[in-house]
Amino acid sequence: ITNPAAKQRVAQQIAQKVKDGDVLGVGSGSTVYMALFAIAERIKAEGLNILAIPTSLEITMFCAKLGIPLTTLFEHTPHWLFDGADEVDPNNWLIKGRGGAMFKEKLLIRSSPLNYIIVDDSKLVLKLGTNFPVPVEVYPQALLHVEEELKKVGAIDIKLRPAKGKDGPIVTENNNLILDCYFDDINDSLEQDIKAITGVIESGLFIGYDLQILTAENN
Ligand code: DER
Repeated sequence: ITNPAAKQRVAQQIAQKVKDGDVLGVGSGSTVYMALFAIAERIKAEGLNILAIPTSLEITMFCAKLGIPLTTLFEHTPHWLFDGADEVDPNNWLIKGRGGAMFKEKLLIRSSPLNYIIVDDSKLVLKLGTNFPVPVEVYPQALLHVEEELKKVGAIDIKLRPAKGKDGPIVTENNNLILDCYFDDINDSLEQDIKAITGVIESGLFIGYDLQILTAENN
Protein backbone atom coordinates (compact mmCIF):
# COMPACT_ATOMS: atom_id res chain seq x y z
CA ILE A 1 0.00 0.00 0.00
CA THR A 2 1.23 3.49 -0.76
CA ASN A 3 2.29 5.83 2.03
CA PRO A 4 0.65 9.27 1.62
CA ALA A 5 2.85 10.95 4.24
CA ALA A 6 6.00 9.76 2.44
CA LYS A 7 4.56 10.89 -0.92
CA GLN A 8 3.90 14.31 0.60
CA ARG A 9 7.45 14.53 1.96
CA VAL A 10 9.06 13.66 -1.36
CA ALA A 11 6.71 16.05 -3.16
CA GLN A 12 7.86 18.85 -0.86
CA GLN A 13 11.50 17.92 -1.50
CA ILE A 14 10.98 18.23 -5.22
CA ALA A 15 9.21 21.58 -4.83
CA GLN A 16 12.23 22.90 -2.89
CA LYS A 17 14.49 22.09 -5.86
CA VAL A 18 12.65 24.48 -8.18
CA LYS A 19 14.67 27.60 -9.08
CA ASP A 20 13.55 30.87 -10.66
CA GLY A 21 13.68 30.54 -14.45
CA ASP A 22 13.34 26.74 -14.48
CA VAL A 23 11.58 25.00 -17.35
CA LEU A 24 10.27 21.81 -15.76
CA GLY A 25 9.21 18.53 -17.35
CA VAL A 26 6.20 17.41 -15.33
CA GLY A 27 5.19 13.73 -15.24
CA SER A 28 1.80 12.30 -14.33
CA GLY A 29 0.19 10.68 -11.30
CA SER A 30 -0.83 11.51 -7.75
CA THR A 31 2.68 12.03 -6.35
CA VAL A 32 3.36 14.60 -9.06
CA TYR A 33 0.04 16.23 -8.14
CA MET A 34 1.31 16.80 -4.62
CA ALA A 35 4.55 18.30 -5.92
CA LEU A 36 2.60 20.67 -8.19
CA PHE A 37 0.55 21.88 -5.22
CA ALA A 38 3.75 22.67 -3.33
CA ILE A 39 5.31 24.38 -6.37
CA ALA A 40 2.20 26.55 -6.83
CA GLU A 41 2.54 27.63 -3.20
CA ARG A 42 6.13 28.73 -3.85
CA ILE A 43 5.09 30.65 -6.98
CA LYS A 44 2.51 32.53 -4.91
CA ALA A 45 4.82 33.12 -1.95
CA GLU A 46 8.04 33.93 -3.81
CA GLY A 47 6.91 35.07 -7.26
CA LEU A 48 8.91 32.23 -8.84
CA ASN A 49 9.02 32.58 -12.62
CA ILE A 50 8.90 29.04 -14.07
CA LEU A 51 7.40 27.11 -17.00
CA ALA A 52 6.00 23.56 -17.01
CA ILE A 53 5.90 21.11 -19.90
CA PRO A 54 3.09 18.66 -19.02
CA THR A 55 2.93 14.99 -20.01
CA SER A 56 -0.86 14.58 -20.04
CA LEU A 57 -4.10 16.49 -20.44
CA GLU A 58 -4.83 15.92 -16.75
CA ILE A 59 -1.55 17.57 -15.72
CA THR A 60 -2.08 20.37 -18.25
CA MET A 61 -5.47 21.14 -16.73
CA PHE A 62 -4.12 20.86 -13.19
CA CYS A 63 -1.21 23.26 -13.87
CA ALA A 64 -3.65 25.73 -15.46
CA LYS A 65 -5.91 25.47 -12.40
CA LEU A 66 -2.95 26.07 -10.05
CA GLY A 67 -1.65 29.02 -12.10
CA ILE A 68 1.56 27.23 -13.13
CA PRO A 69 2.50 28.65 -16.56
CA LEU A 70 2.66 26.08 -19.37
CA THR A 71 4.82 25.64 -22.44
CA THR A 72 5.61 22.89 -24.93
CA LEU A 73 8.58 21.06 -26.39
CA PHE A 74 8.14 23.23 -29.49
CA GLU A 75 9.34 26.26 -27.48
CA HIS A 76 11.52 24.80 -24.72
CA THR A 77 13.63 21.87 -23.61
CA PRO A 78 13.24 21.11 -19.90
CA HIS A 79 16.09 22.00 -17.51
CA TRP A 80 14.99 19.01 -15.41
CA LEU A 81 11.97 16.78 -14.86
CA PHE A 82 10.10 15.03 -12.09
CA ASP A 83 7.72 12.10 -12.54
CA GLY A 84 6.31 9.17 -10.62
CA ALA A 85 6.59 5.45 -11.24
CA ASP A 86 4.71 2.25 -10.51
CA GLU A 87 7.75 0.09 -9.78
CA VAL A 88 11.47 0.79 -9.23
CA ASP A 89 13.94 -2.12 -9.01
CA PRO A 90 17.48 -2.09 -7.52
CA ASN A 91 18.95 -1.20 -10.95
CA ASN A 92 16.68 1.87 -11.13
CA TRP A 93 14.71 0.19 -13.89
CA LEU A 94 11.09 1.35 -13.91
CA ILE A 95 7.62 0.29 -14.80
CA LYS A 96 5.44 3.34 -15.50
CA GLY A 97 2.17 3.89 -17.28
CA ARG A 98 -0.57 3.06 -14.81
CA GLY A 99 -1.81 6.52 -15.78
CA GLY A 100 -1.56 5.82 -19.50
CA ALA A 101 0.77 8.76 -20.27
CA MET A 102 4.01 6.80 -20.74
CA PHE A 103 4.66 7.92 -24.33
CA LYS A 104 4.94 11.62 -23.51
CA GLU A 105 6.56 10.83 -20.15
CA LYS A 106 9.32 8.88 -21.91
CA LEU A 107 9.68 11.63 -24.55
CA LEU A 108 10.12 14.28 -21.83
CA ILE A 109 12.54 12.08 -19.84
CA ARG A 110 14.61 11.55 -23.00
CA SER A 111 14.54 15.33 -23.63
CA SER A 112 15.59 16.28 -20.10
CA PRO A 113 19.22 16.30 -18.83
CA LEU A 114 18.17 15.52 -15.24
CA ASN A 115 15.29 13.28 -14.17
CA TYR A 116 13.91 12.80 -10.65
CA ILE A 117 11.56 9.88 -10.04
CA ILE A 118 9.49 10.53 -6.93
CA VAL A 119 8.08 7.48 -5.22
CA ASP A 120 7.06 6.24 -1.81
CA ASP A 121 8.77 3.04 -0.82
CA SER A 122 5.73 0.91 -1.73
CA LYS A 123 6.98 1.25 -5.33
CA LEU A 124 10.38 -0.33 -4.59
CA VAL A 125 10.52 -3.96 -5.83
CA LEU A 126 13.29 -6.53 -6.13
CA LYS A 127 12.08 -7.60 -9.56
CA LEU A 128 10.08 -5.63 -12.14
CA GLY A 129 6.65 -7.09 -12.77
CA THR A 130 6.01 -7.90 -9.10
CA ASN A 131 2.96 -5.67 -8.71
CA PHE A 132 2.26 -4.13 -12.10
CA PRO A 133 2.05 -5.31 -15.73
CA VAL A 134 4.06 -3.61 -18.46
CA PRO A 135 1.75 -1.24 -20.35
CA VAL A 136 2.24 -1.11 -24.13
CA GLU A 137 0.61 1.61 -26.24
CA VAL A 138 -0.57 0.16 -29.56
CA TYR A 139 -1.84 1.61 -32.83
CA PRO A 140 -5.40 0.18 -32.87
CA GLN A 141 -5.40 -1.74 -36.15
CA ALA A 142 -2.07 -3.31 -35.24
CA LEU A 143 -3.63 -4.94 -32.17
CA LEU A 144 -3.68 -8.58 -33.31
CA HIS A 145 -0.22 -8.39 -34.88
CA VAL A 146 1.27 -6.76 -31.77
CA GLU A 147 -0.32 -9.35 -29.48
CA GLU A 148 1.29 -12.16 -31.51
CA GLU A 149 4.67 -10.46 -31.47
CA LEU A 150 4.48 -9.70 -27.72
CA LYS A 151 4.02 -13.41 -27.06
CA LYS A 152 7.18 -14.09 -29.07
CA VAL A 153 9.18 -11.72 -26.83
CA GLY A 154 7.88 -13.44 -23.69
CA ALA A 155 4.47 -12.04 -22.71
CA ILE A 156 2.61 -14.79 -20.81
CA ASP A 157 -0.63 -12.82 -20.46
CA ILE A 158 -1.93 -9.76 -22.31
CA LYS A 159 -4.98 -7.71 -21.33
CA LEU A 160 -6.54 -4.88 -23.37
CA ARG A 161 -6.97 -2.07 -20.80
CA PRO A 162 -10.69 -1.42 -20.36
CA ALA A 163 -12.13 2.09 -20.05
CA LYS A 164 -14.00 3.07 -16.89
CA GLY A 165 -17.22 5.06 -17.34
CA LYS A 166 -17.31 4.23 -21.03
CA ASP A 167 -17.88 0.97 -22.91
CA GLY A 168 -14.89 -0.57 -24.65
CA PRO A 169 -11.12 -0.09 -24.21
CA ILE A 170 -9.13 2.88 -22.95
CA VAL A 171 -8.24 5.19 -25.85
CA THR A 172 -5.08 7.18 -25.05
CA GLU A 173 -4.49 10.89 -25.72
CA ASN A 174 -2.70 9.74 -28.89
CA ASN A 175 -5.84 7.80 -29.95
CA ASN A 176 -4.20 4.43 -29.31
CA LEU A 177 -4.99 1.36 -27.18
CA ILE A 178 -3.09 0.01 -24.17
CA LEU A 179 -2.16 -3.65 -23.68
CA ASP A 180 -1.18 -4.55 -20.11
CA CYS A 181 1.42 -7.31 -20.50
CA TYR A 182 2.69 -9.85 -17.97
CA PHE A 183 6.19 -11.33 -18.29
CA ASP A 184 7.93 -14.04 -16.29
CA ASP A 185 11.28 -12.38 -16.79
CA ILE A 186 11.99 -8.74 -17.63
CA ASN A 187 15.56 -8.65 -18.98
CA ASP A 188 17.64 -5.75 -20.22
CA SER A 189 16.63 -6.14 -23.88
CA LEU A 190 12.87 -6.30 -23.34
CA GLU A 191 12.18 -2.54 -23.72
CA GLN A 192 13.85 -2.54 -27.15
CA ASP A 193 12.36 -5.91 -28.13
CA ILE A 194 8.87 -4.46 -27.52
CA LYS A 195 9.69 -1.18 -29.25
CA ALA A 196 10.86 -3.07 -32.36
CA ILE A 197 7.36 -4.49 -32.92
CA THR A 198 5.59 -2.61 -35.73
CA GLY A 199 2.43 -1.02 -34.28
CA VAL A 200 3.89 -0.44 -30.83
CA ILE A 201 4.01 3.28 -30.02
CA GLU A 202 5.81 2.95 -26.65
CA SER A 203 5.93 0.86 -23.49
CA GLY A 204 6.10 1.72 -19.80
CA LEU A 205 9.48 -0.02 -19.39
CA PHE A 206 12.43 2.27 -18.58
CA ILE A 207 15.56 0.11 -18.60
CA GLY A 208 19.03 1.59 -18.08
CA TYR A 209 18.05 5.26 -17.89
CA ASP A 210 20.05 7.77 -15.83
CA LEU A 211 17.43 8.53 -13.16
CA GLN A 212 17.58 10.10 -9.69
CA ILE A 213 15.22 8.04 -7.53
CA LEU A 214 13.82 10.05 -4.62
CA THR A 215 11.93 8.35 -1.86
CA ALA A 216 11.07 10.19 1.35
CA GLU A 217 13.54 7.91 3.16
CA ASN A 218 16.63 8.28 0.99
CA ASN A 219 17.23 12.01 0.99
O1 DER B 1 1.52 6.55 -14.96
C1 DER B 1 2.63 6.81 -14.46
O2 DER B 1 3.72 6.37 -14.92
C2 DER B 1 2.65 7.62 -13.20
O3 DER B 1 3.88 8.22 -12.99
C3 DER B 1 2.21 6.72 -12.09
O4 DER B 1 2.42 5.43 -12.31
C4 DER B 1 2.68 7.09 -10.71
O5 DER B 1 1.52 7.43 -10.14
P1 DER B 1 1.30 7.63 -8.58
O6 DER B 1 2.28 8.71 -8.17
O7 DER B 1 -0.13 8.07 -8.52
O8 DER B 1 1.54 6.32 -7.94
